[in-house]
Amino acid sequence: MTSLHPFQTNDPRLWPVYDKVVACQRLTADDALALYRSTDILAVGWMANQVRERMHGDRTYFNVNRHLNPTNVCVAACRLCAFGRKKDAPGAYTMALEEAFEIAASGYSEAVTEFHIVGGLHPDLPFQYFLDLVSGLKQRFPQVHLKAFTMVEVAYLARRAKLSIRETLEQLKAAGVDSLPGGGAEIFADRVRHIICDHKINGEQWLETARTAHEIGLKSNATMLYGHVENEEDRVDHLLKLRTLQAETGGFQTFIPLAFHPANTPLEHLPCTTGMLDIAQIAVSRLVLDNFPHIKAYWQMMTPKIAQISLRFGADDIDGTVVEEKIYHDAGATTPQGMRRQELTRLIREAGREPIERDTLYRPVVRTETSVTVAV
Ligand code: V47
Repeated sequence: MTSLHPFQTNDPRLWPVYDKVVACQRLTADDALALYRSTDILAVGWMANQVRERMHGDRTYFNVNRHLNPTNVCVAACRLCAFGRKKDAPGAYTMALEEAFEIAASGYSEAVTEFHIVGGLHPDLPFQYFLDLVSGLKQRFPQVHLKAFTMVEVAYLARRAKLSIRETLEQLKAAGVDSLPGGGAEIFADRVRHIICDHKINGEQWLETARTAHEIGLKSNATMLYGHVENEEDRVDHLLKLRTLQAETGGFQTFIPLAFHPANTPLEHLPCTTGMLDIAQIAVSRLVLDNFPHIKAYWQMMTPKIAQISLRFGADDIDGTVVEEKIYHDAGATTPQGMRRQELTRLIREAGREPIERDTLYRPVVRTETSVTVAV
């Protein structure tokens, strides 16, 4: 096809988007829809890669982390989830504090720099359990960053402890929480939330909790669960709400699009996402979320192969070694439950990128035979 536009794509809807991308202008909701609706994945990816390289060059971040899920007991019964259990259901577990500390120590051989701690909404565990968990981990592993509790857990703890969100976050911070993960955001649109996670806080409450965390100096991540019953407008709405809050607080570090895994959930009849959508979602996220420093291709969710390819389609982060991922594996993920540092760096190098080990706040980590330090 011949055209007068310099951007080599046979999808003319992308021309105005290209013009904005090269001029570093903000994309609109219509631009985002045009990106989602295009099948020219190479053109969409090319633009996302331009932005990614403008921001980070070849630098590609990973960290050495361990997941810790203190309980899978959850009152919420979300249709999206295969992890949560009712209190007396088979497979329900709640770790005693000592057990949680032992498990944390068992992943310590590679000198982890982060514990990623999330769990169910347990109806009986007191707020003090969570404060003791955090302060106990901090005492035992003072150099490890504690990225703990989604906005949904924070809001639930606040309700049970009869505290405001701010007081709850302040107490968690004082106990040792260093930042918050991005989970629980799902899709902000009420219509979708009613279907996939009816009992969770709504989108506005999620955003308000994130705002409060940022206001008291806690950074956080943000996620979006896609590939279930949402449509493209819902995804665009979600991204724009995050971009608006980020413009206000600057407290988000990274955005992680999460592909829905239907196995063992009440939505098991839905198909899995395809590679095209996974890659497009990374690229659209990079282009729309111009004020988010990082876009993470979470390899546990995407598979290491798709996550690696994403590094040339807008992603600059591949998450971490993880160790013992449970949420996706309960939902049928067949990826390994953890990956060694060397394997992660090989994936990054073979994508033509430069691996940078980071801590949770994206400061480079320097390792020698005997020590691990953060370059500030
Ligand atoms: O909020 C639950 C999702 C999230 C399923 O902040 C599911 O660095 C797919 O947020 N299929 C938790 N997804 C995981 C999460 C996360 C992961 C990695 C890094 C970070 C970070 C955060 O997992 C939940 C929900 O959106 N989830 N069940 C499922 N069946």
